[in-house]
Amino acid sequence: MKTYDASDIRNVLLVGHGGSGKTTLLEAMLFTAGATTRMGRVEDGNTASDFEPEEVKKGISVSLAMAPIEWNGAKINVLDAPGYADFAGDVRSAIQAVDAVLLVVSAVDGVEVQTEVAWELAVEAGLPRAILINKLDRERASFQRTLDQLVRSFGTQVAPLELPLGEEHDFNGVADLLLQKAYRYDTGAMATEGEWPDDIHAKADPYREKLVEAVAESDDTLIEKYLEEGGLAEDEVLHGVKKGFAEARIAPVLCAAAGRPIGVDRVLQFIADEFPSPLDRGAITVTTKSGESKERACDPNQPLTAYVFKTVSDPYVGHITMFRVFSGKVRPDSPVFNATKGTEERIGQLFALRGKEHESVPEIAAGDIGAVAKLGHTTTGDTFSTKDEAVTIPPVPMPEPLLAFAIAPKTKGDEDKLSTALARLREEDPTLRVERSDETHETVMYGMGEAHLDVMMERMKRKFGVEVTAQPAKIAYRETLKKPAKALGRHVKQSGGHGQYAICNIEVEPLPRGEGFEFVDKIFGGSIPNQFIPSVEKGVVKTMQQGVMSGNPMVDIRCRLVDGKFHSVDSSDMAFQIAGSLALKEAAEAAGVVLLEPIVELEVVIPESHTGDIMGDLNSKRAKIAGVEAAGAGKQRVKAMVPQAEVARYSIDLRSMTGGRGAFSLRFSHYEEVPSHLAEKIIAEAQRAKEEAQKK
Ligand SMILES: Nc1nc2c(ncn2[C@@H]2O[C@H](COP(=O)(O)OP(=O)(O)O)[C@@H](O)[C@H]2O)c(=O)[nH]1
Ligand SMILES: [Mg+2]
Repeated sequence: MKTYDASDIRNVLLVGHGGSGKTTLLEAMLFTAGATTRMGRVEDGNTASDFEPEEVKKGISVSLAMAPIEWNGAKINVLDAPGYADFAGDVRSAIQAVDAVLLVVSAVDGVEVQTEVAWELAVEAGLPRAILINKLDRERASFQRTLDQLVRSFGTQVAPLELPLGEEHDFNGVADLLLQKAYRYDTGAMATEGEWPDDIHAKADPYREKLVEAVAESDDTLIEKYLEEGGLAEDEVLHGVKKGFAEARIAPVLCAAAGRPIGVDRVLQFIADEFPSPLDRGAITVTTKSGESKERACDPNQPLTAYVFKTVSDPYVGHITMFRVFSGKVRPDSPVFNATKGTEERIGQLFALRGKEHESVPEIAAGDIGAVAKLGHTTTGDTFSTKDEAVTIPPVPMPEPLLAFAIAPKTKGDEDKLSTALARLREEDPTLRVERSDETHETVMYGMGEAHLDVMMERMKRKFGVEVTAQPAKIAYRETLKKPAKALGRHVKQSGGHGQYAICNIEVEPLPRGEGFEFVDKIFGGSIPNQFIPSVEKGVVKTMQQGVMSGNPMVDIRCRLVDGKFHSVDSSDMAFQIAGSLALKEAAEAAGVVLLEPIVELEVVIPESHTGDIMGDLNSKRAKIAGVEAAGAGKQRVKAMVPQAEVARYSIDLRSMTGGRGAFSLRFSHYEEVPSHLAEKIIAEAQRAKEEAQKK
């Protein structure tokens, strides 16, 4: 592949709900551009971008893929992002690597949850967005209905440039609303240009009106003229679309059936003609070592700035690192500085990626996207720069993984393999979180949903040879005291060898939620020597960490050390630790212990029609509803406080209640007392587990 100037490069991210046809579109683009001789099909597992065994098996994209497409003098780097919420991390990081997005919407299913999520991400990133209404050849496809939904969801900036000619089985081309020409696909992927059909004028008028309106509203001077004269001139519309799109104030809409392919050549041409080049994108803001902000322009002669938007680890090839160069260039056999990690990396062979295929390239310069293998330290989200002028691109905030599975290797002795596998998977996927819980003694893997965790476990097996078992992670309960109490801790052993002597009197009381632990030294007159006071505290803390009833730590208490006794020879640090530890156990016995559970703030966004079901379900989950409000586009947002134990599997519950049309987030809020009938069960369960463990 030849080297392209930045002005001839287009970096485009395909986004949209899962199943809208993004992977098929990329396949159709490759075919239309002559890069492949036949189109693969998602169903057959032979597309360029869904090549991972996990993708072929599930029939959906689970990982970002890319391919460069050469089209009429332009190099279009197309990134195909997975559309399922579980894999949204890839979308967020890929958005950083491109200069515009193409939102693919199915003409059968219309605007879906991830359509809106992707749109909002692009808006946040300030990127121009175009829309492709796809699958117009499908039964029950409707351009009109889909366009109406788009306007309702995203406003009047949605501007149709094309109309479908025929629909469903009869879909065979598009009518260009600006040029007033017809494009038909009777002979293959390339259109034959023809005259507008006579009957189209009446049909096209309302859409042209929408287009003109969108253009007028995108520009203050045009809106005045539009209101005064009731219309705009042809070239004003044409120019307005270009300008409005470039400034992200107009979202042009095209039509296609990627699976056929119909309309895909025009999509490529539109990208080549109208999508911003890296030069149009302008300078990006970076942060220097000392924390200052600085601009880096898209210029190959400036110092290097490149952003790593994806890494894939492969047990055979090693890491593959995909990056976008914003300034300067990357060349083989020259070092780059990973400014995020503060280490130098040696660059070997550079290549362009087409799905899983590698094509060697001599260099990757400002504006372009490329890949390199076998880097030692680089992970997703890192910045490459020069060592002398180290700068970083601010990292993208990643969605919080919320479904927790406790995992363990199936084969004893595979613990090391498991931790290596987890570390590698974490490096390539920032939405995977792994925690070793000191409280529950589990290795907990947090993912975006069941499918995500499923894919992770399959990858562990395929790439690293570790099979694991997974079960819901334990909830981090806490204990606290019911009421104030006094207690005595006595550890006295003076027969035989070295004696032990420590006595302490404590007073304990519960503190308000979240106050933690307070230790107050009230010793007067040296009844316990100063050096042993911290020992008592240590002992108390040790008992707190282990809990006294359910194996969960105790929190929110104040402990006053009020009196005690010591022996000039037999007292020791250890003796006072034991006394302190015993004292708290005594005190807990006297005061009574309550169990606390984590409460999370839950926000659910669902189509209105599901609100009743969601509320009913939340009520059965001990939730306190905090509010219900409109969330745009026929959606409602329900906010509630819910015990974490009730929503540990909410990713799964919500999906089954809404058919995947719901989205939610949760955030830890505070601890609350567990109702006593539930607490009894949890305690009994904990004690049973403890006895089991002791038997082993
Ligand atoms: N009839 C028809 N089917 C399509 C079209 N585009 C995609 N599909 C099918 O829709 C399904 C989902 O497509 P896919 O490309 O995997 O969607 P993605 O999840 O957005 O990548 C697959 O079965 C495709 O074969 C189209 O234009 N027409
Ligand atoms: Mg896909």
